Amino acid sequence: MINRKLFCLGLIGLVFSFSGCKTPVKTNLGHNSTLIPAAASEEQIVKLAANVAPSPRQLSWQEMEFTAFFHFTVNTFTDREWGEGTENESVFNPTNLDARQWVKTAKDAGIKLVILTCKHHDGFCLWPSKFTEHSVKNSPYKNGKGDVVKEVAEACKELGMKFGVYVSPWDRHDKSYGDSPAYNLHFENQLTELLSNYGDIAEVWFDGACGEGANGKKQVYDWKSYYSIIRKLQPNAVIAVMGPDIRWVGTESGYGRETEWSVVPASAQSVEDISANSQQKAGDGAFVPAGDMQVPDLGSRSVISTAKGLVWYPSEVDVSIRPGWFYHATEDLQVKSPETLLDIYFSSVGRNSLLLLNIPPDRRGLLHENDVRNLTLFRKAVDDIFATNYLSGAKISSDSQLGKQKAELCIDNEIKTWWAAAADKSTATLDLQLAGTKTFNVLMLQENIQIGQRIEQFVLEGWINGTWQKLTEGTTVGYKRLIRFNTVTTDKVRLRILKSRLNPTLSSFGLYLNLPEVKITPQTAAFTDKIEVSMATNDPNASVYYTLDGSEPDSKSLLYSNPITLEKQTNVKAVAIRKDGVQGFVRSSIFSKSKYGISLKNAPDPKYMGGGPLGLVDGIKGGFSCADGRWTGFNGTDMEAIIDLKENVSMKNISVGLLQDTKSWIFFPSKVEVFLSYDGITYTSVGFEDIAAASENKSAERKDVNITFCAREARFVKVVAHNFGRIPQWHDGRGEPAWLMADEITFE
Ligand code: FUL
Repeated sequence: MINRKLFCLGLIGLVFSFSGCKTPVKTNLGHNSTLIPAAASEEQIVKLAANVAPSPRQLSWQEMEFTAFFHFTVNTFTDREWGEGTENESVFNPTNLDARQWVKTAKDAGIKLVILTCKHHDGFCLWPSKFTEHSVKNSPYKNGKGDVVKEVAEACKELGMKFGVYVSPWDRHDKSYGDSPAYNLHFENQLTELLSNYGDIAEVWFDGACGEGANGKKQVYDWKSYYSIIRKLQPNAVIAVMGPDIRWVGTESGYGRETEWSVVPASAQSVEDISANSQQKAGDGAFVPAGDMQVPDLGSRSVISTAKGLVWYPSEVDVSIRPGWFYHATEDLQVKSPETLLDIYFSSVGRNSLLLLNIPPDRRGLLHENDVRNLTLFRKAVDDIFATNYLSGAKISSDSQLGKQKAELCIDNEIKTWWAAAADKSTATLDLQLAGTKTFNVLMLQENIQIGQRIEQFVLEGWINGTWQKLTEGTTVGYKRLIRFNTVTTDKVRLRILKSRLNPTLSSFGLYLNLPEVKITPQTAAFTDKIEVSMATNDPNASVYYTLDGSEPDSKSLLYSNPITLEKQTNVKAVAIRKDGVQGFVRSSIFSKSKYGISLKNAPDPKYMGGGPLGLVDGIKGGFSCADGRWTGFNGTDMEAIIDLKENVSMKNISVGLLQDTKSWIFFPSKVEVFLSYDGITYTSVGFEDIAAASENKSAERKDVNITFCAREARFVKVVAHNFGRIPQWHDGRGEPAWLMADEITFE
C-alpha cells in the first residue's frame, strides 16, 4: 500500500455544516469538496458524497469529452521518448510546420482542446523563453525567430478551439533543477510567460514523471505557488494531473474503469502518490502503474467510509495514437486503427472519463497521413453511431419524479434539462414505449452531474417474446456511460436503477445502433490446394461487399451471397453496409498457399493459430500486433515444428520470425535451434541462437533469428523455439507462463 498523505487543496474555502445524527444533513450543491466529520455514519458519508459536484471549470472541462495532446520537441528529431537535456538546439528543425493542420485535424475529429508539450523533461522550450537559452530561439527553425506555442495558440483561436499547455516540472537541462528555491523561481517564471503571452489557457498539464537533476539532486516542487500563479493568471484553467482539478485515470492504455466515481477521498490529490505511480522509465509508452491508481474502484461506499474529506476529482484517460508519445518513423504502421480508437472512446468517454488522445507531429511539423486517416475514420464511426437515438419520440414514464423534473426531460436531446426521482427514492424505473419497433445495441446514459454523481447500479431490459430480458447492466454512470451489447429488436424497454446514493437523476438517455460488423471465416489461413471462405454480418439490415484484389470494398464491389473458393494466394477485403448507407470497418484477410507440409509437436493456443500451421511457412510475415491473425502463439510451451519441403532442397540459412510485446506477456524465446534431416527420422543440428531476456517493457518488437550454416541438402527441417518460461519478477505478470509468438520460417 502506498502512503496516503492528505494534500487537500480542494478543501480550501469549504462551506458546510453538519449537526449530528438525527438532524438531516445539509446539502452542499456546487461545492467540489466536503469534509467528513469524525462522527458521521456511513449513510451520512454517502449523502455527503452524493452532494459533491464539479466546480464550473471542472464542468466545462468534462463537457469537452475529447481533447488532444501534441507531443513535439527535440525528441521528435532525436528519435527518443525522454531527452537527456543535453540535446543541441540545432536538432530542432521542422521543415514544414503547420500548426493549423494539427488543430484543424483535431477539430475535424471532434476534439475540443489541444495541449502542446511546451516543455518536456529535456527542458527544451517550444517558445523563446527569456529564462533559458535551451529553446527554439537557438534552433534553426525560422532562424531562431519561431515560436511554436504561439503558432498553436493562434491556430486554436482562429479555429475556435481551446488551448492547453503541458509544462514538465522535471527539467533535465536547467542547472538550477535540484536547488529547490532557485528552480522553483525558474519554473514559475516560465509558467508566467506561458500563461501571460498566449491568450486563454484552458488546461495546464503537470506531469508526474520526475527524476534527479543533472547535479544528482532531487527537486522539491512548490506546487502551491505554481497553482496560485495559474489561478491568478488563468482562473478558468483546470490543473491536471499533478494538480487539484483533474485526476489521472492511472494507466496510459486508453481504458478507464467500469466503475468510475468522480467523487473520491481527498487523499487522491496527493502529489507524492501521483508522482510515485507515474511513468518511471523512458519509452514505456503503455505504463500501467503498480500503485493505488490502478485499483478497480476509487470511490465506492467502502472506500469513502474511511475518508477524512471528499473531492470532485474526475478522471482523465491519456493515451497515444502510436506506441510512443513522440513521433518515430518506425511506428508509422503502428498507428491505432479506427476500430481501436472507437474501442478506446467507449472505454474512456463512455466510462465517466475524458479522453486525452496524443497525436504527435512528425519531423516535417505535420500530423502524419496515417494518423489523420485513422482519426478521420474513427470520427465518422462515432458520428454514424450516434446520429440516430432510437428513443426519440418514445413515450416515457417514471415511477416517481421530483417536482417538475419529469422523465421526458432525459430524452429531449437537451443535456441541461433532467429527470430526477422523488427526493426519498434511491431506486427508480423508467418505462419506454418506443416510436415503433427499433433495432439497437448501444446504451448511453448521463447523470446531471451539476448536482452530483449518484447512480450505483442499473439494468436495461427489453420486452422480448413476452418477457423482460436483461440487455445490459452497469454500476456508475456519472457524466457519461456508454455500453455496447448484443443487437436486439423491440418496441419496449425499461431502465431500472437498482441503487443510488440519493434520488437518481438523468439528463440524457439514448439507444443507438453500432456500425455493422463483418466476419470472414476463417480469419486467415494457409492452404495447400484450395480453401473455402465465408463472410457474414451481425446486422440484419446490412449486406456484405468484398474484393479479392486488395482494393478497398464499397457498395459497388462484389456482393456476398455464398462461400467462395480460393485456389491461389488472395487478400480478401470485406465490409458490411447497411441499407441506410452506414458502413462498418473493413476486414482484411490474407489466404496464402504453401507447397510444404508441417507438423507441430505442441498445439498452439486456439486464439493464436496464425492461419493454421502452414501459416508459419506461407511467405507472409506477422505484423506488430499478436492479434493480426498471422502469429502462431504458444502459452508456456515450446514451438517445435517439422517442415516437410516435399523434396531435397539445398540451403544455408533458416530464419525464424519472432514477436516480443512484454506488455501483452509475449517474450522472445530463450533459444532457437534448427535441425535438418533427409528422412524425417534422423536429425542433425545445424545451429542455434540464444536470445537475451527482456529486462523492461518496450513497444512491440519483431526479430528474425537467422541460423546460417555451410550449404547442405535436406527434405525435413526441425525448428525448436524454447519458451521464455515464467514471466520475470520485474513484470506485472511475474510467475505466469510467458507467450511465445512465431511467424515466419524461411529457407535460403
Ligand atoms: C508521462 C511522460 O513521461 C511521457 O513522456 C508523456 O509526456 C506522458 C503524457 O506522461 O509521464
